[in-house]
Amino acid sequence: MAMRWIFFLFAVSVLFAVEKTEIKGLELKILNGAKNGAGYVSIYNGNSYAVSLYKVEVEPGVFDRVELHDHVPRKDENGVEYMEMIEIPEMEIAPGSTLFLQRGGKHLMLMGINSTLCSFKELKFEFSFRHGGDTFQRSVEVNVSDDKRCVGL
Ligand SMILES: [Cu+2]
Repeated sequence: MAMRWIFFLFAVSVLFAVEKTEIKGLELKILNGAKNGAGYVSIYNGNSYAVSLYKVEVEPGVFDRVELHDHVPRKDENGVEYMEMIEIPEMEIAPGSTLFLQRGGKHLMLMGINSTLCSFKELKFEFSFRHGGDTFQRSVEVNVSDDKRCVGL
């Protein structure tokens, strides 16, 4: 009986976090002939605690995997500054703030674009977040049939 009660509390807290985490304006940048693409989106954390995005999965599996990327400033041997793209394990979103994944900053990297991409009308992106020991998911759908790469196929 005690176990059941604990599970119930946990489930409520997870639902709460899902409702207060909003994913808006997911946009895919998939260039014709390119091996990898990028995903841009904004994620609002309306909770009173920080949450971290740690995984993104796509159904159907038209990408080998989705990585979380950031750009960091570097200097070459001549002292010239440039930006390097690196994979990061997670992206933290402070309470009440919005994380913007955008060109030149943090972004989703769509690794290994499969040629079956254009045979699907919609892709479902599932975002996995954690806060403390809890995890929760939030899904959004994106239409690919009118993507530039797919038009005319
Ligand atoms: Cu990247």
